[in-house]
Amino acid sequence: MSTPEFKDKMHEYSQWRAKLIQAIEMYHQWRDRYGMSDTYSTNTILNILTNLQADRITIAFVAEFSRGKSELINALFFAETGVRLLPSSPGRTTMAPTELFYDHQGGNYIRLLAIESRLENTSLAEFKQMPEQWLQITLDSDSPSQMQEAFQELVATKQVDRQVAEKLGLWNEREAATQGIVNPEKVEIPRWRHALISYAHPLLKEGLAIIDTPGLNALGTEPELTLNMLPSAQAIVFVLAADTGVTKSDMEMWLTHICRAHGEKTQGLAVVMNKIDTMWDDLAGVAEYEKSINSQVSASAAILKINENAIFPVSAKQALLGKIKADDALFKRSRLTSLETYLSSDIIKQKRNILMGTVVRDIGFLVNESSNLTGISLSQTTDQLNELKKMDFQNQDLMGKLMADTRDNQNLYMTNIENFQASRRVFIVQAKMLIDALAMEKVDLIIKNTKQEMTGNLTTYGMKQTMRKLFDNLRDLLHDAIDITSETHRLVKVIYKKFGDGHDLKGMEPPLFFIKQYQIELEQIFEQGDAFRASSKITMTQQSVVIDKLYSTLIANAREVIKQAHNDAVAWCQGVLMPLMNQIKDHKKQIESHLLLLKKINGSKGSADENIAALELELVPLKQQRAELAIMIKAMQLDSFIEDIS
Ligand SMILES: Nc1nc2c(ncn2[C@@H]2O[C@H](COP(=O)(O)OP(=O)(O)OP(=O)(O)O)[C@@H](O)[C@H]2O)c(=O)[nH]1
Ligand SMILES: [Mg+2]
Repeated sequence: MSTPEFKDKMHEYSQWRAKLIQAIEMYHQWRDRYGMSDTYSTNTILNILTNLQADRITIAFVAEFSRGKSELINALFFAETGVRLLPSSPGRTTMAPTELFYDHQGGNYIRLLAIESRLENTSLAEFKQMPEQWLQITLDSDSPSQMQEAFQELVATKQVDRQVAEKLGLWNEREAATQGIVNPEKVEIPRWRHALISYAHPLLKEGLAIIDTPGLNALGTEPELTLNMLPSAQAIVFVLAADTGVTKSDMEMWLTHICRAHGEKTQGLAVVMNKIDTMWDDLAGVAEYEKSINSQVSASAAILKINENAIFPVSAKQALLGKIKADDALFKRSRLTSLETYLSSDIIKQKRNILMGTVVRDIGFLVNESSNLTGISLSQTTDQLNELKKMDFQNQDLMGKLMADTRDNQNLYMTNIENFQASRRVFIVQAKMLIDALAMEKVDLIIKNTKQEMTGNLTTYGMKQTMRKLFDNLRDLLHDAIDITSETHRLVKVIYKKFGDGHDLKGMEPPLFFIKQYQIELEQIFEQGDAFRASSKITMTQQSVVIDKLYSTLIANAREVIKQAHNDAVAWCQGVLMPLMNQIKDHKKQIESHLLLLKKINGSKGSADENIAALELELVPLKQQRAELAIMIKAMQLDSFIEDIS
């Protein structure tokens, strides 16, 4: 037995995504075919294609140690291997945060990053780009037992001098004291800092990714995990154990790492009450069992301040065993199905909506423009033809006048283009100002100065002040860019209006550059940093490596936000006048082909009917182009976002 529902839904999702990719590729070819491609549209389309191809649905499991995270992952996703794939045992088991996914290029492997890498000034994200820095063990995906053995590395620890542990930021005197360990010479620490597992499992191949975290205070010691990896997961599964209820440390984790990280509404959250089987009492029977599960669920819901329905009572152990032994009754007792249903319906649906939102945002504008442009071409050509049909083709004087009018029209158009080109030159100067305001050189100089100041300042208070200054400087930089953006918007609106008036094109609105979103993101990074520092159990003097990592993560994230703003500003500046330029190109083509048509008719010896038939033929390619677009819009599922294109 396996998880048919999740598997089916995941398969359905990956097929849906593949179709979407195919439709966008077709649209790209359509633009090329009709000479509508430009650098801006090509980059936009290629970007979204790359993102869609690399897309994964990530589910992260977070909880105190021994709540059954790894067992739950085994039961949910890997039971058909017939073994307990991820190590799960009493006490602290998983030692390194582990990511499971499928790397189509790299094949089957487990990569392990040594714990000592914490001392290096390289982020985890950067390490992931350097496979040579990891110890790699090849996995045989056909041999669950070989994999199971290789996965034992996930629990590997080693004994080091206390000073070494301290230097690595892994020694916490207060926490050790609670376990009765005082002033030890040697300390046990994880051997690995992080593990990446690529495995050709059907679900992983279709884009599922799983993060298993150690209950061991990994979240407090690895800021990148807490601040970057967990918030970007599609869903977080928080696991409690029925036999312990919500303990003080569960609560602390819930408040600091789940509630805070879960600020984004688009992130799914499931709270699991695992180990319900431990509540079974042979003497008490089913009714009592039911009652004790319910009361544990209500008590936990009340403490966590969530709805009772949001808690899934399960037994991962029974589920895994039930699936491996194909024991339906046991699996049913595990109650895993409701959690599986939630993950396969809600989470996958949510992810689909998010992806579709990105497609609408990034491609919708281009498609709308294509739809407008082909619509205008078709209707203008039809009007012209209808006019022509009423003409007396034999009347040379009339035809001569018509040609002269069209030439006048052409001349007028040329003047308009010159005006437009003049406006465009003004825009280019303004756009350069906007792009310069967000130049990475400026950002990097601010960061460099901060880092220098920090090395000279060893007190935590001083470091905190320096961080504050960095964020203030970045805020100012964004502020200037926001002012310039407002000016640029004003200019662009004037250009659109002038152009629209000159060409009888009503209702054309320029796309806007939403620079304020970066301001919000920057504030969030700053707040997250404060929250992390405040929540961390670790006292700073002992944990300078953690604080170093925290600050470099925050700085890297802030830099990334401005870099994104800069890149988006460049793309916006390249693209914002594109619809007008495309209109110009198209209009020019139309006038030329109209002139050609008039010339042809003028010189033709055919009958009026023959001439009309020739005119009708002109419409065929335009109709065809539009019909093709309509099919692609449907295939990209953008039909509800684009005005009628029938
Ligand atoms: N009775 C019972 N035991 C379970 C269940 N799920 C897990 N366990 C046991 O609980 C212990 C801890 O499970 P793990 O999966 O290692 O827990 P974890 O949350 O991954 O723990 P760390 O890796 O240390 O963070 C193991 O001995 C499991 O066999 C369950 O549903 N019922
Ligand atoms: Mg574990």
